[in-house]
Amino acid sequence: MKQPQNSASTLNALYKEDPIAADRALWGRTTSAISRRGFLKQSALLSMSAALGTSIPFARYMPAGLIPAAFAAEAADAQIEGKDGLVVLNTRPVNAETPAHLLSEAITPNHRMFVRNNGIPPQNVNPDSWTLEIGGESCLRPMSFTLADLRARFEEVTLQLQLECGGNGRSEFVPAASGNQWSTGAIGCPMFTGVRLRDVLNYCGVGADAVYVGYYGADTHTTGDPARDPISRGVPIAKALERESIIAWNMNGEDIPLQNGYPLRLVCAGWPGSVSGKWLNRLVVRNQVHDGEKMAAPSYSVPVAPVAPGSRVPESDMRIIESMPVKSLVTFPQSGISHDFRQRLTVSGHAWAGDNQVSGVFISIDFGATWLPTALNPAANRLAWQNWQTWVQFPEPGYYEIWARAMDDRGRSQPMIVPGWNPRGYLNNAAHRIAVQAV
Ligand SMILES: Nc1nc2c(c(=O)[nH]1)N[C@H]1C(S)=C(S)[C@@H](COP(=O)(O)O)O[C@H]1N2
Ligand SMILES: [Mo]
Repeated sequence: MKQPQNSASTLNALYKEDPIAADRALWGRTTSAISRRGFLKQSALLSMSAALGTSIPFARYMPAGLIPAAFAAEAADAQIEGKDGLVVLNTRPVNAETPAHLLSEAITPNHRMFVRNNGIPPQNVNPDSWTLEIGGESCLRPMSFTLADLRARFEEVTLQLQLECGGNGRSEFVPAASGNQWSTGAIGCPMFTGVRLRDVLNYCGVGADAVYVGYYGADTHTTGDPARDPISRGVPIAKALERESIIAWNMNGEDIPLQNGYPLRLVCAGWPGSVSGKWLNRLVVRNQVHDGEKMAAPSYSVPVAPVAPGSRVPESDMRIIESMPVKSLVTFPQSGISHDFRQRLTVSGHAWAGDNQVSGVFISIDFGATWLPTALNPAANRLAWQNWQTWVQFPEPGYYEIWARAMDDRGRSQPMIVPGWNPRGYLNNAAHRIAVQAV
C-alpha cells in the first residue's frame, strides 16, 4: 500500500509556511476556492462570533466564505418504520439518510441503513416462491433459481460491504442539482450474506462476447405503469465477476429489510449504490453495455472533462460512473456538542475509497492550517469501509470545527471544497466537517 509521501510533521511545517504550496505538494493540486487568499474581515468575524455565541480561536485560518458547520440544517424526526433516526427526504418514493453520528458503529445495523428507492417496493413478498431468472443474449444456459436453490447449489459467503449513493452530498452543489438533496448520510456498511454472483453466472455459462450484467427488480414505477422499470442498471462483466460481487438474502444475519431489497439483492460495492439492484428477480448477461432504465447519461454519469458550474453538458460528453472516490465521515462526536476544553476529545469515524483502499485519514481543528494523522484500521475485507480514531485537545474555549480528510492508496485525497460541479450532482467527496463548542 502506498503511503503519503510527507510525514505529518513535515506537512504541518509546510502548511504553516505556505499552505497553497503545501496543498500542491501533497495533494497535487490547489484547493483554490478555499485558498487562504481572503481571510475573514474583522466585521464579518465579529458577526459570525456573535451568531455562534463564542469566539473563534483559529479565526486567522478560517477561509473567507466558509459557512460554519454549526449552521448545518438540523435533523428532522424519523418517519419510516424500522428506520428510527433517519432523515426522510422523500416519501414517494421513499428516500432517507442517516445522520453522521448515528453511523458510529463499525458495522451499520439494519435500522441505520439509508434507503434510496426509485419506485415502489413490492408488496406481500413470499420468499418461498421468489425466483431469480438468469438470462440475456450472452448467457449460455438461461436458468431460474429459488432462494433454496441458491443456498443449496453455491458456496455461502459473508462480507462487509459499503454502499453509497452516487448522489450522496448532492445538497452542497451550487448551482443546485435536481434529485434527492442528500447531505452526508447516503452511505452504510453492513454485513451481507449470500452467494457470489460469479458462481451463479458461471454455472449458467458466460458467453465469450459478454460485456455487461444488468439487473431487474420487483419494484414498480411511481406512475404505476407496469411497462416501466423504476431502475435497471448493472456493471461491466469484470466487476460482476469479482469475488466480492454477491447476491445476498441476508443483512447482518437477518432478512434484508423490505426497504433495502427483501428478499434478495445484488451487492456490487464500491460503485454507485444504484448498481446494487434490490428486490432482485432477473439478471441479464449482455453483449453490450446494459440499456436498462437509468443506465444512460445523464443518469449516474459525469462530464468526461471539468465543466463550468451550471453548464449544459451534451450526453456524448459524459461517462458512466464506476468506482466511487475516497471519502470519510466523522461519526463521533455529534456535530454541535459542547466539550470541556481541558479534556481530550476522542474523535472517530470511517473512511472508504470505492474499489481502492484508504491509506490515511488526517484531521484538522484549525480550518486546515495543520493536519494530524489518525489511527486507521484495515478493512474487514475488500470493499468494506475502514474505521479510524484519534483524540484532540483544544487550546482555549471557543468555536472549533473538526475536519477529516482521507487519502486513497493511489495518493488521491478528498478536496476541502465541493469538487467538480456536474449536472446531476454526483460524487461530492468534499471533507466532512463537524462543529464543537469548547467551554
Ligand atoms: N430495484 C431497485 N434497486 C435499487 C434501487 C431501486 O430503486 N430499485 N435503488 C438503487 C440506488 S440508486 C441505491 S443508492 C441503492 C440504495 O440501497 P439501499 O436503499 O439499500 O440503501 O439501491 C439501488 N438499487
Ligand atoms: Mo443511488
